[in-house]
Order: sequence, then C-alpha cells, then structure tokens
Amino acid sequence: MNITLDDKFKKKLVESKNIVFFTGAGISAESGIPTFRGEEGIWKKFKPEELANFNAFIRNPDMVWEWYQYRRKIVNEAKPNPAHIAIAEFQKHFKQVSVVTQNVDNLHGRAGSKIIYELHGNIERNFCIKCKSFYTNENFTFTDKVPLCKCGGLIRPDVVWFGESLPMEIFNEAEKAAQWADLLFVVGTSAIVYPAAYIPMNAKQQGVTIVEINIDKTDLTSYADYSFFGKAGEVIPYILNEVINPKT
Ligand code: BJW
Ligand code: ZN
Repeated sequence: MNITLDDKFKKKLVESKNIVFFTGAGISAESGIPTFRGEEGIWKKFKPEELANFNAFIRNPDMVWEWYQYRRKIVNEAKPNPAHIAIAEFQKHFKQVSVVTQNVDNLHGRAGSKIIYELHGNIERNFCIKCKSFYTNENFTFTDKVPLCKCGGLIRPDVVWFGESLPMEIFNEAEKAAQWADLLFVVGTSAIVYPAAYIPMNAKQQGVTIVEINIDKTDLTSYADYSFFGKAGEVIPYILNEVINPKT
C-alpha cells in the first residue's frame, strides 16, 4: 500500500460527523470470499449474470442452489477482516456511521456495525417462491439439492437477482443516508451493477465528497474526489489511525 492523506482530506475527515461506507464484494475478499468479477470471480466458468437470475433458477434449480451452498459454506467459515472491523470502530469516533452494502455475507453485522442497509439481501435467509414462507439456514439441513417448502414450492435464497427489484424501502433509506453524508467511502466494488451504483453517483451530484478505496480503477474512479488504491483491509485501518492519532 502506498497512499498519502493530504491536509485537505485530513481536515474533511476530522470535521465529518456523518460517514457512510458503500461496500461491495472486494471488502470481503480478504476474508476469503471470492468476488464476482475478475480472475478469482468466476464459478465453474459461469458469469454472475448467468447464475444470479430467476430464469436460471427455474431452468436448473439444483445448480443455482449448489452455488449458494458453496458460498454459504465459505461465508460461515469466514471472519470479518480488518476492513470490516475498522468500519465498526469508526462508530466510536463519529456521530453517525452507516454501511450501505451490496454484499449478502453479513460480515459488517458480525464485525459490529449497527446501521446497515443490505441492498441485495442476505444469504442467511431463504424463502419459498410459491407461498413466500421464510426459512433461515438453521431451519433444515441443506444439501446440494434445492429444498422444497411444505407447500411443495422451491426454496430460494433471499437475495436480489438480476431483473429483480431491490427492497425499495431499504434502497430509499440508503440513498438518503448517502446524500446526507459528509464523506462517502466507496469500497471494493466494480460499481457496474445498478441501481446500487446510482447511490454514490447521485450523492456526488448532491455535493458529497466521494472517497474510493479499491485495488483497481473502476467506473467510479473519475467521479471520486479521492482514490486510494490498495487493499481495503490495509487502507481503512490506516485512515482510522489518522482519526485516532491525527498527525498534522
Ligand atoms: C478489492 C479488493 C480488496 C477486490 N480491497 N478492493 C442501468 C444501467 C445498466 C444496467 C442496468 C441498469 N439498471 C438495471 C440494470 C440491469 C442490472 C445491471 O445492473 N446490470 C449490469 C451488470 C449491467 N441490474 C439489475 O438487474 C438489478 N435489478 C433491477 O434493476 O431491477 C429493475 C427492475 C425490476 C423488475 C422489473 C423492471 C425493472 C438487480 C441487480 C442485482 C445484483 N445481484 C447480485 C447478486 C446478489 C446475490 C448474490 O450475492 O448472489 O449482486 S450480482 C453481484 O454484483 C452481486 C453484487 O452485490 C453485485 C456487485 O458486485 P460488486 O460487489 O461490485 O463485486 P465485483 O466482483 O464486481 O467487484 C469487486 C471489486 O472489488 C473490484 O472492483 C475489485 O477491484 C475490488 N477488490 N479485492 C479493495 N482486497
Ligand atoms: Zn411454500
């Protein structure tokens, strides 16, 4: 990691009251959870668009279910990494800290973040496509074959697939939180999936300062006020340290 925090950034940071972190799969990469896109992001040669959609589930429910089983196992074994932990730690130093996440792994919650908007659902929950009954992962022993509800319907994970609406109330609250932020950190997302990616773009239009943290350039880089290239698990603790021990 080779980043420098300039005086203007440091001033903005210490004067901020309301901080929002907008996160994607890259923040969980250092916990061992693969991202969706890029070298490490492909599962059995399928793109996320080919698996994370309702038609794929109806065509081949066992295959899509197996993908989620594989990911649940990884998520269960994963632990929050220094990036999730540092974000939770920010709560001790600012009036309000919110997390808007596209991730379904609940690692922000496990790290101790209190205000979390989950835009794409949560892999720990499931529901029946016919009668909409909810099931948690503990409700039954999952196998690699898709389970059936008591009504006979297929049970699917409670996540948002391509072509499906995001939970609108959560999305609206998240959008408001981002637009009222003094600083919006955009961490570990390719920012290509909409409508989630509108959140930082719209906040920028409202004059919010955007700080991107990513190992690579993204579609959002040209909109960001600051871009810190490096691993989230290194950059976020480094910024937190500046809050705790400001060096002038
Ligand atoms: C690190 C790192 C480290 C790695 N440190 N960084 C407008 C324009 C264009 C298209 C559309 C549009 N509006 C809608 C669409 C269509 C579509 C869409 O966006 N398509 C695009 C792909 C083009 N959107 C939808 O279909 C959405 N629904 C919708 O719009 O409904 C409207 C509607 C409904 C009904 C009727 C009519 C209209 C729904 C989108 C749902 C996305 N779902 C998924 C799966 C969730 C469940 C699951 O987890 O299985 O969400 S897909 C997948 O992508 C997942 C993610 O949340 C999402 C974003 O991915 P993310 O997090 O950015 O990950 P990556 O892998 O892409 O990037 C990782 C990044 O980390 C990289 O940048 C790395 O460099 C970085 N990195 N290591 C820091 N250590
Ligand atoms: Zn049912």
